[in-house]
Amino acid sequence: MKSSNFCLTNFYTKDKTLRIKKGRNKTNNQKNKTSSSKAAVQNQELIASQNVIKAPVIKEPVIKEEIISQLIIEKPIITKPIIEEVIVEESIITDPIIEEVIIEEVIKEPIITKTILGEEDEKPIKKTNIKKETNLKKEQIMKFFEKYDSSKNQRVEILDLEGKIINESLRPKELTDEKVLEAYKIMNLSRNQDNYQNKMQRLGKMLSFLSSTGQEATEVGYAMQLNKGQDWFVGAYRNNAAWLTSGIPMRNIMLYWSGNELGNVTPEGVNVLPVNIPIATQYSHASGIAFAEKYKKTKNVVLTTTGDGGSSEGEFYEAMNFAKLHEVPCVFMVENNKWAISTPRVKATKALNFAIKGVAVGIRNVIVDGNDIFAVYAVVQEAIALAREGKGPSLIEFDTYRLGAHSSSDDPKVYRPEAEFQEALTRDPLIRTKKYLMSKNLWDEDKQAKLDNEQEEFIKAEFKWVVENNKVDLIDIFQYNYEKMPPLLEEQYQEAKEHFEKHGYERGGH
Ligand SMILES: Cc1ncc(C[n+]2csc(CCOP(=O)(O)OP(=O)(O)O)c2C)c(N)n1
Ligand SMILES: [Mg+2]
Repeated sequence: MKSSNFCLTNFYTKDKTLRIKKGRNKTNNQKNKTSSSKAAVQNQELIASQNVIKAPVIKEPVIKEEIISQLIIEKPIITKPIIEEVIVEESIITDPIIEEVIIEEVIKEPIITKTILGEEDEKPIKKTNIKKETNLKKEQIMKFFEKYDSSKNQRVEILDLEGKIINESLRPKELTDEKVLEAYKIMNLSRNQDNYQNKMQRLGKMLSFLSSTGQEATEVGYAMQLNKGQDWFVGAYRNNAAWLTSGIPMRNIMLYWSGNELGNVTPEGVNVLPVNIPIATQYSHASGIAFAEKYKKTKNVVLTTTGDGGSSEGEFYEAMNFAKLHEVPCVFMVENNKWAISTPRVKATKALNFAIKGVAVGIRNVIVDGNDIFAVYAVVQEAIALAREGKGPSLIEFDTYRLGAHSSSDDPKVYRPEAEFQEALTRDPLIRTKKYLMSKNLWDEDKQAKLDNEQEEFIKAEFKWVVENNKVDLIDIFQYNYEKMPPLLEEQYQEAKEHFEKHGYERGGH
């Protein structure tokens, strides 16, 4: 048990009375002298304050409101912020969920560890977090994280390659056919944007970009679950489909890829961090934001993502370690697209898979078919619900594939086996989702052609706006780092200015 100055103590005693006490923790010395739970109770009683609340024991199915209404009268005496631990007698606990709800209602504290007091010796048996809200039913909790074992490479799948639901019981009821259609349209928009940007970059009209092609089901499937203006998306650089879904205007993305930092300025109410190029560093940003949300006692969550290659970075573990230590509401995601530029997954890690990397830092984890919009949605939904309830972070590996080049300066044909690519095309998430919608008579080729036309017109108009409004000056590279440019930066700016005035402003690319 942690030694802290004060604790709140719950006793579910044999006389079927729940007693909640605020008092000082025993010292190690005192603990050693305690040989039975009875003695421990007496000992605690001696050192505890006199603030005792009586209520019926929570044993059999209990009506939560009844108990809470009795406790509410006494609430003010136990709302001090110094509470750190709750001790309960093991034998009486029959329903951990109900118990947690009650403790939460009474204490209103964000971080409380629970230690079970055994029959004979006082020893910590189990630690868990306090449930913060009851929007998940007991049977829904850990449907995926508990049932799918990443050490056996088990993978969550709901939709097959032919667009048929193979696991109806796992389908989230919130993901209605209308929502699937909505998701498909964004996936298709992102794909069309990638294709268009590819042409513009080849024509020298756009500096550089990285596509989401092949990873749309993953990105739309997780981003569509953000509460706009409340939750956060902390992405990397290959997140076009997620950005569009989270409310970033397409013209912003295009402006950024045309070399203008102002593309990173998000509209009011869109909680999305700027494009993040140094790989895996976004995990730390996400962990910190999630810590802040917990500190502020909101119910907001943070979604963050990196690539398979990014999971080899030290910061990947540092950020997750911090997040788990503080049980912050963060969902960590790895988009395993099998390649880190030209480095294949097998040359990057000997780990069995990417989800299992969560074990090192004690984070629950699961592998999902990332080209299956239903599976992605279902698992992310669970991870978000757990995070909102105060049950800390999760790690999700999306098994997907990068169907495009790494970036617009890359040619995968020189390193990617053609057979592997052809096989990956059969798992294209757009085709699978489209087949599902067609099987439900919600989609057909005429609708597809109409949508493609509309989207292409929209994309062209957005890019036209970018071309007309992309005013960048050399000084923009220097002037936003500090409120006032320090002398060293000023010197560098002058040097660059002289260089470009002499040699001209050649446009480069990545
Ligand atoms: C800290 C850091 N090291 C190296 C790079 C160069 N770099 C850019 S992308 C990339 C590969 C990342 O692969 P992965 O994490 O699998 O993401 P993907 O591009 O496949 O989405 C590398 C090494 C970088 N941007 N940041
Ligand atoms: Mg990768």
